[in-house]
Amino acid sequence: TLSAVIDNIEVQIEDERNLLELIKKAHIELPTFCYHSDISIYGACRMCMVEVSGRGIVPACSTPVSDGMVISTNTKQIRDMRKMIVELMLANHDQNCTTCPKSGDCRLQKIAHQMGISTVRFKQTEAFPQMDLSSDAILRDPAKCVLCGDCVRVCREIQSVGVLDFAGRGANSVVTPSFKKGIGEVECVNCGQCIKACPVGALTPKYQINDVWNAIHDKLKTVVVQIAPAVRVALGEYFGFEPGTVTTGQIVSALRMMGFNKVYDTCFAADLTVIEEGNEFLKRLEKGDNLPQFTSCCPGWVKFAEQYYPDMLPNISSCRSPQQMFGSLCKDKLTKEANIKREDLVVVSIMPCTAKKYEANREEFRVNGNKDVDFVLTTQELALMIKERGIEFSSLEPGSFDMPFGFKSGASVIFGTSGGVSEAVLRYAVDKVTNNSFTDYKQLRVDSNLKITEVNVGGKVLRLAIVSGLGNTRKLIDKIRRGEEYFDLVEVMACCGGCVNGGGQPVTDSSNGVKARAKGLYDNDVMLQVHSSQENPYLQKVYDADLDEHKAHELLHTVYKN
Ligand code: HC0
Ligand code: SF4
Ligand code: SF4
Repeated sequence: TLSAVIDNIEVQIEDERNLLELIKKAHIELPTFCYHSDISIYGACRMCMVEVSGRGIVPACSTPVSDGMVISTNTKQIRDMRKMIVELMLANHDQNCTTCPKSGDCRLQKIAHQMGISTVRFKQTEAFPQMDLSSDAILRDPAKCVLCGDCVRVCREIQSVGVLDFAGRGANSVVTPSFKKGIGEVECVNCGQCIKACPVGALTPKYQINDVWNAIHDKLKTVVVQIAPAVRVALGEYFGFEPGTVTTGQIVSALRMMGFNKVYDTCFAADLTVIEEGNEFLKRLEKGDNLPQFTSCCPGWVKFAEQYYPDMLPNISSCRSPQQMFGSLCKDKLTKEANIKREDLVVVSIMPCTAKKYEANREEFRVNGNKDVDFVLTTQELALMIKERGIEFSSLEPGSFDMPFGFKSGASVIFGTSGGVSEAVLRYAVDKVTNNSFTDYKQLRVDSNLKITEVNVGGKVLRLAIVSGLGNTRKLIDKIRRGEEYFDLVEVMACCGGCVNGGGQPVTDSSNGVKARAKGLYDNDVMLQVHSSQENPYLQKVYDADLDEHKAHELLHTVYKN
């Protein structure tokens, strides 16, 4: 067997890709800024330097493992170097830590603290660059950037969007969108995957916390809130729960204590989406038109398609996303019922997603300039608001949603994970065609960013693809375009794994956290009273009372104009 000696301890070599992974096996976590196991190795931050006998000092992340290596991870020389690197980073950093959204969750803060750095010896003389406020979804603060390039590589390699890059040299290096434009002025699709990679506060969701408090405190406004599927299995992570713990009831109670007038569930609208999108799919199958049908609920994907695959737009479902269906339905129904003006009803959503902020701002989703969804808070922002309000989240008694928009089927809950939308639509469509009793489609639950499967629907074999991550999506669509692949239905989520891994979720270093969130949603489905959208009794009531075909079309569908 092959082995190496790390700080005098012998460690077996298996399939470690680099020294950093081997060192981890010796129970030593080296500090890094630029290493992520799922993107390419950049080796820029130099924090993971170690000494290898006979070779000198090397970066562990980009050094392959070989038999017989003798490695020291903490000599005086290495420690001094590391400390110097952090001090130089701090000198180039605006150090407004108290007001930084990332405070408490920042790797620079943590490493500086761990290394006992209590003063910063160097001072930057030039003015720090300004914040980039150009995007609806993402706040870019280049004064906090440590030039690790993680966001550059995620955007390019995982999402194949590539709007961020290095510019300038040496001390003038910056990470910036092309031509030094604002991030809201380039082809960024707002997925927020760069936010999750950023170790510091240089990229964060654009917070709307103050707008929401102001609406709540405004006595003239009725403020209602919806929560997305993926939020309920992640928010708890901020309050000591394991990833995947379902805290729906506590979230409802917290939102009531914060002062929202009604607390509703985006899942109700996801059930609506299943019916609308399912019917649309069955119609297209019958006519053979615009197949494959692509799902439309991910605004990161929709913008990606508008930019790079405009020829595919007719294939995207005309259904609005659940967030937007919810908004338009609320503004229509609740204003009539309470006899209030549209402007006085404020709809807030809690989403795992930064792109939902952008979606809510789109022109398509306004009536006379008034938005269907007024404010979108990410899971991160909700956690901060709960903390600000002093609510002891972990000991809250679970509350229940307001009706009718608080009732949901299990099919709608699994929307939050890649494969969930397809499974939910199949539970409806197959039942409609064949009068089959409920089936779950476990083959759609495999842990993979591309799942291809065939399902027999009333004697007809349908081919489905479920893809997540925009780089994977690009590869798949290119194959469809070249005629190498044929599908009837394609589900696309911009974030790998789906919304459970959205750009507004708690940052977790391990992919196990994301898997646990997905499992939490599937387990939640089992716990609920009904499992197919067509069995949601409130849904039928809303259709009967408020949605004839014309109204359903007006409120629940759209055409993307780009
Ligand atoms: Fe999702 Fe959704 S499932 S996009 O991933 O479809 O954000 O959670 O809310 O709208 O329901 C996000 C999550 C949603 C929407 C739903 C869909
Ligand atoms: Fe790239 Fe997504 Fe970040 Fe925009 S939000 S810069 S598309 S990773
Ligand atoms: Fe948002 Fe979900 Fe799309 Fe990610 S996959 S951009 S979280 S809607």
